[in-house]
Amino acid sequence: MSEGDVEVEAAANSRPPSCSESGPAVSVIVPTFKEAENLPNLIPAVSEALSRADLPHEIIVVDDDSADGTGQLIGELAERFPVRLIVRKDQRGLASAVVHGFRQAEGAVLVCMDADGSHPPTSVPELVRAIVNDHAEIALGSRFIVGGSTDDQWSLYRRWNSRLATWPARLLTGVRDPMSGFFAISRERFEAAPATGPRALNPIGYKILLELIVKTNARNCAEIPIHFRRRELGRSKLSLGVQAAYAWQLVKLMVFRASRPARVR
Ligand SMILES: Nc1nc2c(ncn2[C@@H]2O[C@H](COP(=O)(O)OP(=O)(O)OP(=O)(O)O)[C@@H](O)[C@H]2O)c(=O)[nH]1
Ligand SMILES: [Mg+2]
Repeated sequence: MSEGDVEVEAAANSRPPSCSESGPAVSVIVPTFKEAENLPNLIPAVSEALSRADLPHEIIVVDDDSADGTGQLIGELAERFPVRLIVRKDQRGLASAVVHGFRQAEGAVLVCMDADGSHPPTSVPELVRAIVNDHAEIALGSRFIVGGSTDDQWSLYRRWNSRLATWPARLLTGVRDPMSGFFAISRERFEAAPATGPRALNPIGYKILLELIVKTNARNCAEIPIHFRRRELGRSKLSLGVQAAYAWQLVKLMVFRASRPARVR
């Protein structure tokens, strides 16, 4: 953990309920900013889905110091579920929060998902199986393959905005839903990304999956169809600034790819 981080441990002296003797198999990272309304639904649903699939796990909430009672809530949830909270006091941003959580995780498979209920907790074991059993390099919850869908209530603006933003990223990655915020990667693969130099992750903005696919040169990505629900509680943080950061990230990744064409294995 870096200076300025505060960690709320699950159960101070005991191993959380879903960790085996050898530690969790799966670490689910949930980046949050002002999501206290959503966490009481999300944490039990994720933990129960993984327990049903017999997968020892931990859930790490990486919160950017939301003044909304997130800390107290996680303290309460930690009595029943293997969840811990990392509070970042001096940094903001979704992608960097996910990378921060991945670095603290103990599981062999790392999963990233939003807190707002958009991503189905029941699909988490499927993402994990795609990594462990099918040896996918990255597995992602996809709205845009057969069987995938989004809520019909999305406004026309939001739908076109998403389509236009997705198109160049598809060209870069070869996957149908490179903007997904719901994915799994092995810890080994994540840790193989160098800390410095052109292949290092640059977690600006929102789209850490896109960064991971391009920078780790992932070719074997499994897309699992999901239904993406519109958030019902709390507010979206998708601002114009975030969209500008995405445009900048795309330019940088295109330059990176042009200077280092994807290796053919
Ligand atoms: N730690 C951290 N988490 C963030 C930050 N911004 C967004 N998040 C979290 O990232 C997840 C996705 O953010 P959303 O605001 O739902 O973005 P979105 O899904 O693109 O937009 P909507 O569809 O409108 O909800 C949520 O769990 C947020 O709480 C941030 O700056 N720091
Ligand atoms: Mg959302």
